[in-house]
Amino acid sequence: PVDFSGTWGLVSSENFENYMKSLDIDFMTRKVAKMLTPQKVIEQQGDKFSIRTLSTFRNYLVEFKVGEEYEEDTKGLDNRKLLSLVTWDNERLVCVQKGEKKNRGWTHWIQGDELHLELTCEDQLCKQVYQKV
Ligand code: RET
Repeated sequence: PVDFSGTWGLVSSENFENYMKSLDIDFMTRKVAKMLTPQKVIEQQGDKFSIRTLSTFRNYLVEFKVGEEYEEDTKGLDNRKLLSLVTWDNERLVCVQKGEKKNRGWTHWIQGDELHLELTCEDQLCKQVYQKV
């Protein structure tokens, strides 16, 4: 079974700016956010996860259990309320974020020693890769 636990640092990011635009994130936040190299601190116990996105500018925390819908408050990002559900797709963690934006969600998987993250919103796809720090 796959274990996502650890501290991961961003090594590459594609299309993050357009992803943020699709979320209506304001100009100033976008300009700062795209310069960051955030870390993901993931704690996994079976199907229970806490995923911290840490940066010098702002932090973001999600906690969930796979298969259980939860209310997500995207405070500090686009400040919306979502109904989110994470499920396993083989060894990938797939989150569907229901709310005002169509096609919103993310997928996490491990490939070699890398943690991959794809974020979608509307017609935008952002791809990020992290490595253990
Ligand atoms: C930062 C800095 C402030 C502005 C924005 C951010 C984006 C955070 C994102 C977090 C995604 C978290 C996920 C967690 C679960 O796995 C870096 C906090 C916009 C997009 C997918």
